[in-house]
Amino acid sequence: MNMTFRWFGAGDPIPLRYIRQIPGVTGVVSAVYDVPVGDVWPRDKIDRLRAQIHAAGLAFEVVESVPVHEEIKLGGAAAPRLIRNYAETLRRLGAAGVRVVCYNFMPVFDWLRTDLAHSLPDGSTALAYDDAAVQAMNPRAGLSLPGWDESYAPAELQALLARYQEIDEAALWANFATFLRGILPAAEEAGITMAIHPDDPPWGIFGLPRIITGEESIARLLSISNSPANGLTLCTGSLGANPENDLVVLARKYAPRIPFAHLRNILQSSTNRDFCEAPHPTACGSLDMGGIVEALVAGGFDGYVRPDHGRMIWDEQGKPGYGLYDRALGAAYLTGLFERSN
Ligand SMILES: [Mn+2]
Repeated sequence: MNMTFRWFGAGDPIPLRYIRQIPGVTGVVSAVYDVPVGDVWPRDKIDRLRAQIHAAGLAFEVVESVPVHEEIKLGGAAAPRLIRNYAETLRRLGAAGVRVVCYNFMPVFDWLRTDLAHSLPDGSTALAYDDAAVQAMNPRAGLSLPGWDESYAPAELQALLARYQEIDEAALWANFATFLRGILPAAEEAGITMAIHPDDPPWGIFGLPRIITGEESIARLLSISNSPANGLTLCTGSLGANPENDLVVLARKYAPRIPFAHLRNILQSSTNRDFCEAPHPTACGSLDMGGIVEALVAGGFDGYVRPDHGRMIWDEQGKPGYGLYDRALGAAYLTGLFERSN
């Protein structure tokens, strides 16, 4: 197991030297952030990022994410060219020493929350999801969503959503298979394992299809190709938002196909789909974190791990979910769980 910590590049308020001081953490998970989605990542930008991370005494072996262009998900005319570009980025990352690439296949919206600073009884804040509030939103009539980066102009978003009306789950699966088959040879050649991130939350939103939601879809995505380069990011918080997903079972069963794990806890509502992110320990949320780590180890997991979103504690200001303190506590806790399980 390699314990890592997500770092958002030079613009991240958390210096690499702080990350190096977290016990057990040996590497960072990062990405080149200033290249338009769909373009090949320039070698000099990859090399600069790697050099910066190595200079801090940390490894750079996991990229999160290389984003998948919407035209690929839509199966548009530009998809073949964009898939070739993606494959070339993988070759360059492999040459730079990257071993795992985390990506997702969620249409338009990435992770979704309704509150980025939900107050907890202890005075900390965490990300939360209110299902009724999401159901009441209509992105076709404009959207104000916390964390939504407004990467699309309103007219552009409407045009994109209109095109997705033609894409049901079956079509999205077909486009996903085309993408995967298009990039896996390059990933294999580059020594990279692809690790798809499950949809967050793991159900359809705004009428858009979402396909990586639970055991059935994990089995299906892995069956598209038996290549060892076709893997899963086990994000316990994402899959765990649906109480029907038994993370201990999934961890045990799919451990050999999990090159990367996002380990975090959430507090599920007992009555609906609402959830709130929780501190990492088992006692603080709904997920059996100790059991998940034991199951991973028993299943032969030998991949990269990172603590996932943390709360904001000790008056820290910063990127919601990605402060230093609570994630550092999470990393130390997870390191302890692995120590006990090995
Ligand atoms: Mn995650």
